[in-house]
Amino acid sequence: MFSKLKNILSKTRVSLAIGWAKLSGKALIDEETLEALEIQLLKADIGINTTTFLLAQVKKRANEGLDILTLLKDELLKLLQPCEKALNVNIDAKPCVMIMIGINGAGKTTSIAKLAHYFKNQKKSVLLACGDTFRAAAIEQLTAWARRLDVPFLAQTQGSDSASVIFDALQSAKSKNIDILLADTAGRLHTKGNLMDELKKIIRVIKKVDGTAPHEVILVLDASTGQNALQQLKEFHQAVNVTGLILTKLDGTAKGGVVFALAKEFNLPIYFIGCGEQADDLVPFSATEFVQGLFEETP
Ligand SMILES: Nc1nc2c(ncn2[C@@H]2O[C@H](COP(=O)(O)OP(=O)(O)O)[C@@H](O)[C@H]2O)c(=O)[nH]1
Ligand SMILES: [Mg+2]
Repeated sequence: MFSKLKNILSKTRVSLAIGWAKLSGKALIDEETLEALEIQLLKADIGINTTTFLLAQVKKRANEGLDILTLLKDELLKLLQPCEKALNVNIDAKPCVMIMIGINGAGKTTSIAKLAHYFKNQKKSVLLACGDTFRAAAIEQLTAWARRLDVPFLAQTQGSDSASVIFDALQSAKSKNIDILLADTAGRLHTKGNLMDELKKIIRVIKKVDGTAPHEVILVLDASTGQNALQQLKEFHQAVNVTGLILTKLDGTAKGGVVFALAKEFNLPIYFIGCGEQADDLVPFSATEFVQGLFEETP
């Protein structure tokens, strides 16, 4: 598991490595060192707010006699630890309803396939709802995954009402005593307002069947968009209450530092890290492994 995360973070790590080397062993926390550190953090897309915060923390602890990288690692870990939370299935709910939201291309549909695979391996039953009715390709993509993974799905034609697809799927999952309903949603409609309204409607309709649902509203964020992910989280969180995150495409980006900004600004659980396009390219988030992964040398 650890080596997988290490590989995922290789680009972010490499972008930082030269800077780390310059800083390594520096016990003296002077202005020059702090400036070098600031540049490193900004380069990894940790963002200005979180960088300023981290620099202040490190400065405060300057008299502890630790070298700057040890202090930094410790502070980075402190930021991420509250976000480490497993995605638990609510077993009292049948089904446990999880809806996946996020902008087009973030990785919602792929993440649903990965979660279906993950839960199936845990001997849990899943049903997929093709709630992205805006694009025909989205329906085809999810149904293709469902066939490949051999899990049931419910789909209607393009242009049909997303909330009604998910409503039907929920009824069906209930009658079949399914453990988990994974619902896909659109990432783009004619306007952003339309999209948020549709998500709100989906949640209203779900609540008519089960007042405790949805049990998870998972925002899928493409980590390679860097600081942009922060704005997306802000907007989706305002519209519907996000319960946790999946961060995708950390495998191809040097902007992995955005994870720290997300943690600092929102403090939401990060359930999984997406690390590729296959069904098993999903790693549960671990704060310790993530921070270590940023510093360890590649073998
Ligand atoms: N490298 C990589 N690619 C991913 C990951 N997650 C999704 N993708 C790819 O990103 C593209 C968009 O994903 P998709 O699930 O269709 O996004 P959606 O529009 O949010 O449903 C697809 O080509 C996926 O194969 C990931 O974690 N790593
Ligand atoms: Mg999709």
